[in-house]
Amino acid sequence: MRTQVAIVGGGPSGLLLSHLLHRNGIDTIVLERKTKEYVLSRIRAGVLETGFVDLMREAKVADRMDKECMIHDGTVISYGNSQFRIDFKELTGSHVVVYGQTEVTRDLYEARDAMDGKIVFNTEGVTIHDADTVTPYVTYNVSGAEHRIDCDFVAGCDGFHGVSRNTIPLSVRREYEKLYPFGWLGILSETPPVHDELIYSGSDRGFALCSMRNQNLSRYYIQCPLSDTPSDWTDAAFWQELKRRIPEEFAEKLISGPSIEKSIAPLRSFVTEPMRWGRLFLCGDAAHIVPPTGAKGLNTAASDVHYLNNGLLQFYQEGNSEGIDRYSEKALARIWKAERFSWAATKLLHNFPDQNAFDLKIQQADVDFLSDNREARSVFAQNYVGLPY
Ligand code: FAS
Ligand code: PHB
Repeated sequence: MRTQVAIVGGGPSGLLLSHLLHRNGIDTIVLERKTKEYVLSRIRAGVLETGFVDLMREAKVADRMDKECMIHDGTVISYGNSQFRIDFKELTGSHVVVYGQTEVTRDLYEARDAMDGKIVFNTEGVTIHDADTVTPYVTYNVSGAEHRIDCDFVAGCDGFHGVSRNTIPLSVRREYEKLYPFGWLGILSETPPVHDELIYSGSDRGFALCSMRNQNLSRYYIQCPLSDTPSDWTDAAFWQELKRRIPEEFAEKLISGPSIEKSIAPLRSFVTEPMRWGRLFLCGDAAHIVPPTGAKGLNTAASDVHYLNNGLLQFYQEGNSEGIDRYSEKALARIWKAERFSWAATKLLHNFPDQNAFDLKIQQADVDFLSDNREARSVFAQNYVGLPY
């Protein structure tokens, strides 16, 4: 088989890149190791920057999102029993969109199907060959049958545990990592959200987040030890602990119910450089991970796709490789800012086991400064709604 761009990974970044390129006449094949149903069963991000939304509109995949999404002009931050609001609209003129990653991925699969996009599921043993030459190729097998795709470029959109990043020799690759000594226990429940905006809570018992997917589908998270497993937490224990970590006024009106999904995500900050090696380009979680506190995971994947799509269009339509030559530098510049914001937001509202009384006072002062100072709230808001591409 032959294609122009072989894409490893059928998650949101692989699908969005494939669709944007296809709409501009560039052929792609997407290789996904799981089934479509499995990919769609994962509950991940829920907050989209306007940059992501604009990219979905550019790809003509925004109709359902525009109809069903929730526009949030602000968010609530609480610490103990005190709380304040970050007014995105007043501080930046912009907003964020609440629309689940699952729905984004579903819309992208439907759009790919509508254009007969080539996606191969259940692929095993994907291997990228000769990426440091002008004739790379990818091999893989499906139910024991070996296959080969010759291509011009390979896009590694296969997430943190994929093969693409490890294709880049360690002599070329530099990795930066920070592991956090806790995770997020998240549940999804068919209950009305406790508030019409997200609530990010710090407390002496740890972090909590009240989020949502729609008017009758809520998503809640609490900080938990990494040694915990979802089965350690009954729904009743989860709701009780959540109520202890959010302001009383919200705890009193919180509507609980059975969880329809319960999972623990470890928190990690991670970046690999460079994001390009010869004809191989890394996108999304394959190259970088942020703790979800800043809601930047999916959104930085989108900005990668934006830069790579433009670079490849420039190459194929103008024979100009400036965009792909500067891809890694451009993408990393925006990623490191998202890493900084996500790390700062995590430090602001989580309890760290090694924190002493002085650290707790500094954390309180950090929250107070954010609450009292308009410029500080503006900086938070600019980062949260998304820095320009
Ligand atoms: P993805 O991981 O989504 O997709 C990669 C795809 O590649 C997968 O479908 C995988 O099956 C496939 N693949 C892997 N190896 C392969 C191989 N060898 N061959 C073929 N296919 C292969 N972000 C937030 O903003 N908020 C959140 O609450 C949040 N929660 C998260 C919870 C978890 C558990 C995780 C892991 C991430 C979370 N994120 C969150 C971040 C998340 O949204 C990611 O940033 C987003 O999924 C990145 O999209 P992709 O880069 O497409 O990677
Ligand atoms: C979510 O809704 O899943 C969500 C929202 C905001 C975050 C993280 C997760 O910061």
